[in-house]
Amino acid sequence: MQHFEVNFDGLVGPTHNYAGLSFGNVASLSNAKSSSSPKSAAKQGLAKMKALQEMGMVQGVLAPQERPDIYALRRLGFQGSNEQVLRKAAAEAPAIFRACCSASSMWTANAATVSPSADTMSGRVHFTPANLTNKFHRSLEPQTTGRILQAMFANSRYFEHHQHLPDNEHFGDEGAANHTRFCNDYGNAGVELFVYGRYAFDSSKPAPQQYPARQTYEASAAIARLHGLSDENVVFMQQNPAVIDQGVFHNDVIAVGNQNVMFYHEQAFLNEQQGFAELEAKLGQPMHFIKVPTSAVSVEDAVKTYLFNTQLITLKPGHMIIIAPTECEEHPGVKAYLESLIAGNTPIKDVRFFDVKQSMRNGGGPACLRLRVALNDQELAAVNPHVILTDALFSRLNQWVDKHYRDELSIDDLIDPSLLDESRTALDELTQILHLGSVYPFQQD
Ligand code: SUG
Repeated sequence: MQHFEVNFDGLVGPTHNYAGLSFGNVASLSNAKSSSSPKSAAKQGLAKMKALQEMGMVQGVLAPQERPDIYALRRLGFQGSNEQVLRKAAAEAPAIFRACCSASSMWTANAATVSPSADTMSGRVHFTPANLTNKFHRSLEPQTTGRILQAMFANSRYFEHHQHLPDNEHFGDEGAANHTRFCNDYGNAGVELFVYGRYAFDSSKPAPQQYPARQTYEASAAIARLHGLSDENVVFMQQNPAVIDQGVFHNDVIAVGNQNVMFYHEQAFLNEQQGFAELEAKLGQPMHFIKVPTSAVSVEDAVKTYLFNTQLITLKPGHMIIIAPTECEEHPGVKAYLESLIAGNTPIKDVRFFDVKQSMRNGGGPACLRLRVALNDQELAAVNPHVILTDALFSRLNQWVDKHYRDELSIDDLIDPSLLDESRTALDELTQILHLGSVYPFQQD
């Protein structure tokens, strides 16, 4: 049997914009209200997907969501025709309106937590969409995310789907961004590391003071239970509250792991030694803990360049490469660090830089754009084949973007009611391209 790590990248949606919606995410706040390019954002994402496919990885596509979210606006009391709802919301509650326009579902590392079949009691792959309760604009995602995942992984013999956790900050869950699976080989039982920012039911424990901790211990523990993981293959670690207060709003902004490698910043975790010892003991083999000291890269530079929001992928046994944003290449200190890393004696042998600046300006690097799903060949054969990237799908999606996406979108353009129709027309066609069925609310009216 063969095993793969498949990366499902989020397609950027037609309303991609910079609304400054994410308190605690430095890039989102500092680029608020700049104009965006949905077309180049989508194409940058597609180019990264294609490059990974050409490297021999199995690459998948995850569809974006319908925005503006007219249903959320109606639920909040805006009434009338669609056009009236949009106009009233934009005039009376512009901040809420902008939140309902966000294309944030593109960051699919926050779409769900996924446990591969080798780790779970049922022997199936488990999916739980993240509830994303900490940010209103993101809390609009989980239901549609669940429908899209069910349309992609539609075989109940291999795949088990759970409802997202209760929509409450006590169970704030940000999905795979705070979850890393370590293993010898993708097909072997692994150890799943859940990183949380605070305890919801015990305020005496350490927590950040300035910015929110989006993931709670209680949410992480609930996901481990739902997925049928055993104590022997789960480790919980707390993020260092001090780095959350410096803009590390998800653990994947300060650490990335793959197989037996943990690449991380020295300030990333609380109780690092204890957590890593448990991880290594449960994995049952030595790990490579590649620690980046503050003296080499400060937390501020890590947040600025997204050195850790990189993809660490295995191209062949023992040969891993880093997929980094061009911001890392443009920063002399980080670039020098990466050069020394790949020259050293670790499984990380190379680095490739990708321009995903449209996403980076909202705090989304290469790792935010993808959801990792480890699958064996039978499971892969059971995935909806139309969401797996091929040369033909790549050109079809580029044509689709060219046809439907705007070159430029200013924050004021969001009030144009035709954006809703454009987005719906595009998404309706996309569900046909990807054979998803009627996953969007507007298709079910
Ligand atoms: O949730 N930005 C996203 C970025 C998510 C990055 N994901 C990971 N690290 N895995 C967020 O903060 C900004 C939207 C705006 O401001 O317009 C935003 O939602």
